[in-house]
Amino acid sequence: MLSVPDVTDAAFFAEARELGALPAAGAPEIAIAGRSNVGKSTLLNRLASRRALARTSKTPGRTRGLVMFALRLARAPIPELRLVDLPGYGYAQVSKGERESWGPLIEGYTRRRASLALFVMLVDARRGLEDEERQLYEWLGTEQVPAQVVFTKVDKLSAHEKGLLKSKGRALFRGRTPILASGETGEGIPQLWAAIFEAAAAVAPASGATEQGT
Ligand SMILES: Nc1nc2c(ncn2[C@@H]2O[C@H](COP(=O)(O)OP(=O)(O)OP(=O)(O)O)[C@@H](O)[C@H]2O)c(=O)[nH]1
Ligand SMILES: [Mg+2]
Repeated sequence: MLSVPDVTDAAFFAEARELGALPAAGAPEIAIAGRSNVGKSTLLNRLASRRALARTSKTPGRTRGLVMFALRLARAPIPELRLVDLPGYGYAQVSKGERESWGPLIEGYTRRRASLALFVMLVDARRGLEDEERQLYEWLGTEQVPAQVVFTKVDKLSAHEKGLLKSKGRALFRGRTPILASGETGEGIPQLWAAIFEAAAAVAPASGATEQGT
């Protein structure tokens, strides 16, 4: 049975624009990645059950650094976790220097962060998977980073289009079936929570041992 936890507390925790600025690892982290404007911050707010925790915008490329939020949960298999809003990739309108610093930041974080439980890769349901996203997904596989593809903005699809996307997704990703979600309506959020809890269980210290966690 799928259910959504109560988020009893959600707060900004840290922002890092370079690897050295990352806070010490603690609670399991769920990174939310995807093209600029795909709806990362909107989905993060939906998970946090907060309207405006992460900044959302109609102007692409607003989230610059890696922004972390700390959540406390009730009615959940783990008491706390962190949501990480990653800068959008594939956004051409920022300076070249800034764009080039994003790759290494995301790559370094993704490869080295022991507390990273799940890399959630958002894909615009209307655009489908593009080359850059296929490459990223493959790379996550070679780095053995648990990843979950989420097709988002599905509120803009017809029932027929959703059906097609589902069967295509099942064929493409035999391991983890993509989740169809909408940050706008909340569709797919219980499924995403289930994936998050499953992944977090693999990195979280056993309950009661949080004080000794590294
Ligand atoms: N219809 C619909 N619109 C959405 C959804 N999610 C986000 N949007 C809209 O898409 C735009 C971008 O949303 P954001 O959440 O700011 O996107 P982002 O991926 O965080 O963007 P950057 O931080 O700039 O990379 C906003 O206008 C949102 O209202 C969704 O599920 N459905
Ligand atoms: Mg954003």
